[in-house]
Amino acid sequence: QHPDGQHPDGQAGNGHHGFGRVPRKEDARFIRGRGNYVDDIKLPGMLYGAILRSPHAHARLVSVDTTAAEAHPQVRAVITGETLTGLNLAWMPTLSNDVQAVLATDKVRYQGQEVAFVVAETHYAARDALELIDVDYEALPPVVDARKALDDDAPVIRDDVEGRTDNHIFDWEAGDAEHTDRVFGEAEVVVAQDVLYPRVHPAPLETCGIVADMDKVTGKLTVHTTTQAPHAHRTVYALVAGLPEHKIRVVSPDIGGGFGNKVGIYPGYVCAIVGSIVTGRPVKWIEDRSENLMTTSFARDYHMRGEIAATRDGRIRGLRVKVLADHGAFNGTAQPTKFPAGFFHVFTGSYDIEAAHCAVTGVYTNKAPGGVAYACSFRITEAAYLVERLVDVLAAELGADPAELRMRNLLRAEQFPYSTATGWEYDSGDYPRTLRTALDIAGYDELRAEQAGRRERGEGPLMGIGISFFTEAVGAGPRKHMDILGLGMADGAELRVHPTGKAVLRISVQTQGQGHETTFAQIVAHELGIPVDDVEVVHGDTDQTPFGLGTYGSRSTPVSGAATAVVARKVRERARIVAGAMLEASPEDLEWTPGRWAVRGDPSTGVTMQEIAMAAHGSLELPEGVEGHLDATTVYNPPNLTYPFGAYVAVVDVDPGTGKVTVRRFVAVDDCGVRINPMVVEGQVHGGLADGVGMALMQVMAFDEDGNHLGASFMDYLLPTAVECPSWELGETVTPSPHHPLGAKGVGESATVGSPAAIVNAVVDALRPYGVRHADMPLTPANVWRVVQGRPFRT
Ligand code: PCD
Repeated sequence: QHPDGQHPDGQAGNGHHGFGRVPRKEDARFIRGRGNYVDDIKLPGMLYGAILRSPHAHARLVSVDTTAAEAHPQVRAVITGETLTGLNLAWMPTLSNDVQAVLATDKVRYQGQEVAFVVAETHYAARDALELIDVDYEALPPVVDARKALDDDAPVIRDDVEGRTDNHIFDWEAGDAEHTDRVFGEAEVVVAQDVLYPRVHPAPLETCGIVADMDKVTGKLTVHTTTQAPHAHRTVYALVAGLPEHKIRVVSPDIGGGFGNKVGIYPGYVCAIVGSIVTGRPVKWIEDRSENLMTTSFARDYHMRGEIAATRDGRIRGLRVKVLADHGAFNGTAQPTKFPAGFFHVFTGSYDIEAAHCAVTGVYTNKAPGGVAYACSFRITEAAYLVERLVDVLAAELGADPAELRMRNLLRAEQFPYSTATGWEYDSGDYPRTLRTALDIAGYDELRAEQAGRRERGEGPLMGIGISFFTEAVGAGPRKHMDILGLGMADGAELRVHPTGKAVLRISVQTQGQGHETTFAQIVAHELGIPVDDVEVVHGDTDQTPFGLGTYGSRSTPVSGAATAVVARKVRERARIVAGAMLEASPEDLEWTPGRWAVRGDPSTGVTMQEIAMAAHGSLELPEGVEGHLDATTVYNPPNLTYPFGAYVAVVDVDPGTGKVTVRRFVAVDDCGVRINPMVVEGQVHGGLADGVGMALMQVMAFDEDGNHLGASFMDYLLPTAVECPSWELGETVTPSPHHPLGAKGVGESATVGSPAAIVNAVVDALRPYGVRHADMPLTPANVWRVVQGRPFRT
């Protein structure tokens, strides 16, 4: 076998026993069209829901007349804000301790906001009946630009809250302001830059949806829904509806991508549940593409101003950041409760910096709520992008090479564990080695020589080379520091080994395409020495799995993967006791080799996991106090986050005539500690890099001055395709996490976090001959042209 587990022919066999390039088990059904998504679910007697949405960004709701819709022969119920008020369900809690309207009662606060819900015999009848509802709106001036949200004359969006007179949500800061100011006061060089991370959307291929089924006889509510966090959803429903948790079952079937979009609870879900309660029949509601883009959780929308203090010879000493965060009409940001700006304060990035401070102000605007961690651990993408742009701005100011400047300031291996100026403890790393690996793969010196030659000869297209180095903080999180709505971020795992040695693992996290059915089985196989195919992974059903907070922020491997290793080790230890009884030896005298316990020094005596499993369920006399069977449970509370990192190099060509950017090459060297399945990891990195191309070059949720959404379809909101992506060149370094039982770190979001900065840095580098120092995303041909002309950028 190849060291990473791959068979010489590139195929892992069925008998594969642990880590390595095991083909994904779930693909057998996906590539045969046998996936089971929420819209595939059809229950007997099921009805269909549709939502009437506001055409206005800001308007008073004068009246809602549903008479004609109710008279439609196929309509079974029409639910309005008034109906919900009667049930005390017109407003629901958000993940950020705010409230959000389920159906509008007083005002609408963004275009696309939910106003009424129709339940009908067919999907088409429900949609038709929406047109029969007569709503009278009184338009109000909207707040579209976050920078004007705090103006004295700005209309107050949240007048539902008693005594509110402005659009201010929170002020939050991290780091030592005084120390930072002092470092800036003494600095030889200071550079400052305004940087926008525009509003983007996770845009999973499968939109959001639910089938709600309230059984009036048993009083049990079953919710089939496309959620990244089934247990968290169940508890929130329990709190909102006043039902006990055991009367609610949340089933998350196959998910066609999540990317943070499927963390929160949307008004449509509550409406479908109410629809089922009112009609006594199951109700399905599936959003269309425009509804998904216009109303479900957006990401980013951070207006940042960053400053670096440095010495003349390029030693970075301080970082100072101010952020204006546009949170939309309700504060629905998803992040651990104590951190209103998520993990933004990881903005010191990968550098050894003496002092740092950030201040973040959140404001309401007339846009959809959200602020989800779209492929990033709670605002780390914004932070990583900002610092990587600033380092390049500093390099330009000093006339330094951006690779050398980074090398000068990167954390060195001997500095770990490293405490940052804003309070993080990075677990492990060897950053210079990773950057060097990336530069070597890219052939950095030759690229710079090629660029110099082209510039000298005036030979187009304009070539740019961009570097980024990122550190992520994934695996939220230690219970003492992190909770969401009071729920601690630990994860349970249960492992049962059946008499024949086949195992069932039950976990709380929820795959959305990441391959957990394979990789989590690999962890058990690795720990017990049994074939990967002998381990079944059960997830996505709260009746079948232990409690835990779900999959986002690349937390599955760091938290639930650790839980899986721990629970498998517990089973292995029980197996040792059983083996001792089988071998009439003391368990302490036994020695483990993958798959068997044997008397130390006498491997021929060994018993296999399968034999032990049979004996554990059999008539073998077990020692006093030892229960039979071969099961274990655990709850894993991570001691720290894991800190994956990476070095990326992008090479772009910019057409000087059209401003079109082509990513010619992209080198990504990721370090996520020990890789459970290198092939899955590479797939994760490929996906994230494509995301990065999308954000850097084409994606933005734009609005006109009336608050009309200008990106409500894939005609306007562009997703990257294979055409825009180069053939990725990947490398790796492996620095195990010292506190994770497998040494693994999360990786799912790394590439999305690290790649936009590399591409933007490359484009700015290409445009340097025009005196360009910064350009905001997305770098569409039109924006590149504007930047070259020295004109303002436009979203
Ligand atoms: N891994 C391995 N090794 C290591 C790490 C990892 O192997 N070291 C693998 C695992 O096992 C899995 C994967 O890989 O399978 C991933 O992992 P992680 O990192 O742990 O992560 P998770 O938790 O699982 O996941 C999550 C992520 C996120 S977060 C996101 S966005 C995205 C990613 O994931 N999403 C998605 N990726 C993906 N893919 C797909 N296909 N789909 C999707 O949706 Mo957020 O926060 O939610 O925003």
